[in-house]
Amino acid sequence: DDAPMSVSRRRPNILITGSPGVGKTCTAASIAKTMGSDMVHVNVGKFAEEHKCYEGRDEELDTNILDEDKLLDLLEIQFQQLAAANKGIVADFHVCEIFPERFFDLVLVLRTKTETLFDRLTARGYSERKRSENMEAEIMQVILEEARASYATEIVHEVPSNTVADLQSNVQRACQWCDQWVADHT
Ligand code: DAT
Repeated sequence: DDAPMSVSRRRPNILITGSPGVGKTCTAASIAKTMGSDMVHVNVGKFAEEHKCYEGRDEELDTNILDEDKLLDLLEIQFQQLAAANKGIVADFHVCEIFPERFFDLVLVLRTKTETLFDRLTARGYSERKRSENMEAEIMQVILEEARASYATEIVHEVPSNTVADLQSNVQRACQWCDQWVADHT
């Protein structure tokens, strides 16, 4: 299961992860847009929704309970098809520890300051409870620690995502990294 998929891929796969509201979808979409048709954005939350990868609903937390097995089976097929078409993937998801390590060559963990995240989650219309659960997870750096526990240290990078300048800088760095990956693998 952990055989490196990268040997047969022509383009890299990136995971953009972090707590809800840190800017994953914005960042991933912008990287894919900048890279053109070489890289495809896969919004994993949306993918799970479209393919009904849910086991039920957690009413208290106002969230769907993920059917991880179904999601991973379907994603594996999707990723293989994209790799076969020589496309790289920029995936974004708030969970990072469920994927096989071989899926990704780079994992960016976006981080946002408490006050900024508060404003973003309020704007998103989260309930007080859901907002505070998510802010607490960000303060406790839950996703960063999960990423560090799930992937090789050298591929996990923690980056700030507070301002538009941060967003632009993260996108630029990721695109440069993609170009370098391609140069190193041809
Ligand atoms: P996520 O996918 O992590 O839940 P998002 O990409 O939907 O987050 O972004 C949430 C909101 O925050 C959205 O209105 C765009 C804004 N945003 C994201 N990243 C930002 C940044 N670095 N600077 C300013 N605003 C940002």
